[in-house]
Amino acid sequence: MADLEPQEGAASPRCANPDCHVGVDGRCIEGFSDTADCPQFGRIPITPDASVSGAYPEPRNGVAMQASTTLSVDEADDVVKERPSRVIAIAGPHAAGKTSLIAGLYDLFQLGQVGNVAFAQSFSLQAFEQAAHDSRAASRRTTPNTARTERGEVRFYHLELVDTDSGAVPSVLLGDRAGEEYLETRSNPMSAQEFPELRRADVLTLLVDGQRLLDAGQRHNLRSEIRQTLQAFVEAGVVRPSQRLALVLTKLDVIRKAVDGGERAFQGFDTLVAGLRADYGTNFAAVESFRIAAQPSTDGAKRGENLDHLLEYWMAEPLRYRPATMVFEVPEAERYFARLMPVAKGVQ
Ligand SMILES: Nc1nc2c(ncn2[C@@H]2O[C@H](COP(=O)(O)OP(=O)(O)OP(=O)(O)O)[C@@H](O)[C@H]2O)c(=O)[nH]1
Ligand SMILES: [Mg+2]
Repeated sequence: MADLEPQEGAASPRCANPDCHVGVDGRCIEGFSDTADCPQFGRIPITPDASVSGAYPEPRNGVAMQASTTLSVDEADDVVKERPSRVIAIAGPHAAGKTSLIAGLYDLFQLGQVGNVAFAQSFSLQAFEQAAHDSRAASRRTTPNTARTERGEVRFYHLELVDTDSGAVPSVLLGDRAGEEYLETRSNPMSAQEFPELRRADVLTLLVDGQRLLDAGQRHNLRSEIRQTLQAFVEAGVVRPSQRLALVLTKLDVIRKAVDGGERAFQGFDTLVAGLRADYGTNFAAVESFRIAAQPSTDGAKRGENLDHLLEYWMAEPLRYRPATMVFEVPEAERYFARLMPVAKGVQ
């Protein structure tokens, strides 16, 4: 790490990110342990000029740029109709790390390709920036303090991504909503029918808060919350056999710091996954588990750990459009009419 002690007479080290105070507290908001690796460090901060009236010049000729924000359900549906897409529902209790996962993925794309996936474009850049800003700021604090996602309609973050192996360029729509709304389905399963992202999802991604799994007192409650939430989704009929299920353990960095190296938390997660696979596996086309650290707050932890594996799972070809294949055995016969078969019931 470069010498970060502010020195008398010398300008303190500075960062292009105005929210980063690395010169004061020695902590890089971008999460780099060595500031030499940080693309922002040492560059001139970009701050609005207060002497100019208004922070930025007024738009000329009334031309305004289109907001690059999250998409409503209707807007997301338009994307799905117009281009190849993957709809990802990210569900889980409050503070499980749903918004941080979205922000963490966006942050990884700032550094380059994620696994075999490259960034092409996004309709939600401002929204991603906002989410990433909030979670970067939270990850600098010792106690988590990310802005909670407000209750209300689901919002979709849009990414257009390139699978560099297959050449596919799908739109990926990441659905985010407040965790307590998902939890409420436990007492009222039918309320899950009001969550359009669940029915539309190609991958239902259910997050398990690693920090809570560390706590012996909370471990049991958390496992029942996850199980009951999934049960509610199944009862409400919002999952379908062509969907894939991802069970994701979050905050891997915190788990690893536990006195037992996280052994009990990992065991608790594996037991949960095995139970859910046994009870709900037939409701999905596939069930996979992942362990991630989307926005680690502990020193030296790898940012976005294992998000490449989760992204690869999200990017898989969705099963929803796959036509049913029917194999007809054509009888061998010399006369053409003898080859005709009765039409199978239900076949148009
Ligand atoms: N240590 C650590 N903290 C994390 C990680 N991911 C998220 N967090 C923290 O966990 C807290 C909750 O994260 P959020 O992303 O806001 O959780 P959420 O599921 O979106 O919560 P709601 O919007 O309330 O439903 C925040 O303070 C994050 O900084 C991680 O990988 N490691
Ligand atoms: Mg959130």
